[in-house]
Amino acid sequence: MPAASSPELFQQAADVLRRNDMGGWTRAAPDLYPHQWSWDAGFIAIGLAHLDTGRAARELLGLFGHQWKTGKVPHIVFNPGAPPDSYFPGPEHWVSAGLFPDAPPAPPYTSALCQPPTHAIGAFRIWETAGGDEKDTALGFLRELYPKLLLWHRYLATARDPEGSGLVTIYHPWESGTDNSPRWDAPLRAVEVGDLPPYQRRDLGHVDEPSERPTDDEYARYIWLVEKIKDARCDEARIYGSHPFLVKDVLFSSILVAANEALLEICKVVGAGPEREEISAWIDRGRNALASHTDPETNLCLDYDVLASSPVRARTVAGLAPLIAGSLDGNRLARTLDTLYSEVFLGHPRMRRPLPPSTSPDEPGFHPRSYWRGPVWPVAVWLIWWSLLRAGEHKRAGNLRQAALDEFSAGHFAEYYEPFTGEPLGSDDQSWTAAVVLDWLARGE
Ligand code: 2M8
Repeated sequence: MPAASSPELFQQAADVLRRNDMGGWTRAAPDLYPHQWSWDAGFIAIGLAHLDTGRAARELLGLFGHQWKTGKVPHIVFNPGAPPDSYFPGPEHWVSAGLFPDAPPAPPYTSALCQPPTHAIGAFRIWETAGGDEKDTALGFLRELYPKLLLWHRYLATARDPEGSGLVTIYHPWESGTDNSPRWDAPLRAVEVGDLPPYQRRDLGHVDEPSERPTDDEYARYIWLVEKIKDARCDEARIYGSHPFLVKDVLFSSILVAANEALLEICKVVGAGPEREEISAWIDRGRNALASHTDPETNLCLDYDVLASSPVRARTVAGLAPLIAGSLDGNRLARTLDTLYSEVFLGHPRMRRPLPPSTSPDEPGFHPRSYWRGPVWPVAVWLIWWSLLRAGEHKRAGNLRQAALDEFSAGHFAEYYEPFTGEPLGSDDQSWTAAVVLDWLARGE
């Protein structure tokens, strides 16, 4: 397909979101992902904000309608209308309401995991984008969502960080959003898989080649970890005491810092006061922790395997977490930018365009076609672009946006792209890809 002009591309992206609109919420993709995913919804809201403030607000309010008693926002809200064999593990596998005392009591069911908290970022973007008559709608929305966002962030700062370290602990690679990243290879290898009920993967039926998806061995570990969480009835303290996968995720944690900054902005808009100190303390703790987990040799921020008591050495886009968390001093910003533009990432000689690959091509676990092991993900590019803007790096942000639009403008709105050839991979018409393209086009910088 030839590259579309900006107005055409805007229209095509808007059409993807309309086609994936299931009536007030958006499926992540037409076939592969027929349900609502949590961190996708944050990005989708950013795209929808350019089309319809009220609809963008509903995307997040709907998701938060399934918030657990603990404050957790579930990683998937299952679509009761999706055919039972369309996605695995689906609602019948999780049976959340029956098993987990903290889950919402009635269907639609949810998974028991969570994902990076993009929601406050999306919510504040809705406010910033709304103009004229829509400002009142946006204000009403922020007032309604704010207490729910606060509970969600407090859950992450406490249940997911009982040590008060400033870093969020994940229980499953799916919680990171970067499912099969080489970041998880070592901690997953240490998981001993026991007897599993028979299951059939559904994802492989929706991609051209199995190599674009995680392996069967990874899936067995994913499903085993789900079983362990079900055994613990998703009781956080029990999980912390017995679960075979506990990792401090620096990318998740950096998104939480950025989301807490957005939450402080939302506090100002809605006139909330007493929590501001608490939120500011989370931000400081997060930034300090990310600084102390940055490897001086590679200048990459590293996840921390709680059970092995060791940093996880993998060169992935998550290593740039401090840039996403923001407020780096001049020296650290310069060093982080050097890393981003070095041959390890954007400047790698084989990269088709200067875009950050999900995993460095120099990393032994790199694979150019396999999901989070190398392909370029538009949402990850958006996060880096947005972080550059927040850091005042407007020229670099503008160049990155242009490279992204050049790469993603052929109308596929693919889930991810081969880094050396630009081939679209995974699902087509992926909602969050359309959403970030809309934001790039509408922002124009
Ligand atoms: C992918 O993850 C799901 C499991 O959550 C899957 O592979 O079945 C990831 O890319 C994740 O980050 C994303 O939220 C989800 C839906 O787009 O798909």
